[in-house]
Amino acid sequence: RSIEELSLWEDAQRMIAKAQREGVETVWDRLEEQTPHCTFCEQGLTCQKCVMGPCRINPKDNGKKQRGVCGAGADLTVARNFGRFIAAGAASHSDHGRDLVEVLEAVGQGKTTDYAVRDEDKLRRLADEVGVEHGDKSVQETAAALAEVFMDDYSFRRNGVSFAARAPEKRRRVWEETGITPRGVDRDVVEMMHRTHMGVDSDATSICLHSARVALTDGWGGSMIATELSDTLFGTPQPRQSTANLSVLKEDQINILVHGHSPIVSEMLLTAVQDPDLLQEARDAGAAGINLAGLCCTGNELLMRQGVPMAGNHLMTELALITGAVELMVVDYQCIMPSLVTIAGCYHTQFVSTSEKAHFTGATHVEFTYTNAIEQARNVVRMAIEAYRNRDPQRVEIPEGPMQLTTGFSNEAILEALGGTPDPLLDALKNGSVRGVVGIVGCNNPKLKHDHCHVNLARELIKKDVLVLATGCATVALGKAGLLMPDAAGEAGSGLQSVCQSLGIPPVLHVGSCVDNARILHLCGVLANALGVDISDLPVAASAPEWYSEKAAAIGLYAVASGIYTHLGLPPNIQGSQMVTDLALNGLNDVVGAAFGVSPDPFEAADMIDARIREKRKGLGL
Ligand code: BF8
Repeated sequence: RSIEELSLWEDAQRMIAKAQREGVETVWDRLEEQTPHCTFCEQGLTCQKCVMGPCRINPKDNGKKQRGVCGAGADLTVARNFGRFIAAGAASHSDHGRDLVEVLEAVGQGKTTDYAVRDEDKLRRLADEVGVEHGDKSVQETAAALAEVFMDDYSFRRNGVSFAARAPEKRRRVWEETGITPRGVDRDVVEMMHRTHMGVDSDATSICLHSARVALTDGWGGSMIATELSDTLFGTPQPRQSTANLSVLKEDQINILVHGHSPIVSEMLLTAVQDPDLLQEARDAGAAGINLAGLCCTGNELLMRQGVPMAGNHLMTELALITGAVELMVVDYQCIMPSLVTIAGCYHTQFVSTSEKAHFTGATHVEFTYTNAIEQARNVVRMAIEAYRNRDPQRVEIPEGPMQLTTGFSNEAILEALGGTPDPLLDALKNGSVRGVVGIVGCNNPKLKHDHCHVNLARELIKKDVLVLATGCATVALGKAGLLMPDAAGEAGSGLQSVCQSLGIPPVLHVGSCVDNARILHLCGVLANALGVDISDLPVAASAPEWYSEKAAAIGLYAVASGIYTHLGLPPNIQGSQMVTDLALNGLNDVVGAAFGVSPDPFEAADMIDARIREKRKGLGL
């Protein structure tokens, strides 16, 4: 493929060309080397779960190799693999959520002074919601008690994770009748590992249903806890302006990039770069200042709450280093390509890992805990100042022209923009000026032209008067396309345009990082309850047009299991089983009232989503 076919963006194309000139290997080079991929693996037909194997199942091979050594056929093999794929995604979001619970507990027990409760109102609202009595408790005591409730959500709860109560009663009944009510977060993930051990759950449908349950513990459990506690500890997002693309890097400043997912680390970096002593040290080193910018989801966390500029999404992470202008990249966990350490080594860039859970060979490890976080953040900033002295100005190339964007649309902010109740949004849905609401979420995947599907799908949907909510790496794409600015309402259909103009909001609202897809679930629950219907009755949908990760698959599945039709740009590795594929594309409709649709073409995807919205509007008599 030519460089123009790899990415939609000029900043990306320029850096890919620079990488080629400088002999730096990127994700696209490695994809080419790996292509064609193993067909058995692509179809989910390999099994490596025991040493009687590994086995490859060939369902078409005239009776030969139709079963693994244990006797598992194609359906069971695909279901087991998919179950573990979902479990890994749910575990990742939820283990991130656990870190927030532990910090909240530390705040509550007075074990940290680096963190505090910044949104005391939200703390009390959450306490009310989950039944923590706080009338005579201090903020600290309330934090400790709340942390304890969420710790229970991770373990032995038998009657549903706390926030499942946010789902409409009709939805909870569907889960109950199907046997997929999310219980303890850890319990359901561990149970998936157990069920998929050889000789346990040996029915493909049964494993698929448990996959849905595991995904639900992510969406209504681990992810929702991560979102709500991040707001409690660091502030609930409010609309604000910022900028995106590689031009947020500054030639005359010390550039530090935060990459990964947890605001526990990135918020500390933000505090440290504002330290006057460190700023003076930076100036002494010859820099005009210290510039912090974000990548991927921890970038989204800082963008939503603090307006910190966003350098790029998943496929921009390598390219950001190739500018030659980054002194230091600091990471926590998830979606951090190990190749970044190698690329950092091609420049003067320091690569710093911070999480005990995520070491990177070749990186400098500076471990952050809730007792040392601010001090460690300062140490990291000093490393960046030191690295600046080694920058080679000859190798610096920063694309120009940052895009303006609006961010910060938490549900609280959306309700505030609507005047305190969801009624104006419901009225707009009823009168058809907003025909539906769609979440565009997820990643980049080098198999697809970078950000092409995100941008074109969003453009098509807003033209059809569909309000778009963006999270994760999709956000950066839509921000770079100018769709997160109020004046993008001009690209929307006349109904959506008038709603956006009267409220002064963009037609695409940035609602956060990937764990913040929980905000979308919560909003769907609020809308369904207000209308007295199930989520599956709403004219809503989701799309992960360029997804790559296990986490994105878990998101897609919890959306479907919550009743939200979900489009995927690429199928998961399940096509080796007709049964599992049929269940995903159709059968789930009968079980949970929603299913998946797959197409790499954003225009076709827009039509598929539009058909669902039409059907649901009709069902509601609209
Ligand atoms: O959790 S969108 S590439 S950064 S997995 Fe990763 Fe995908 Fe980006 Fe965030 Ni989400």
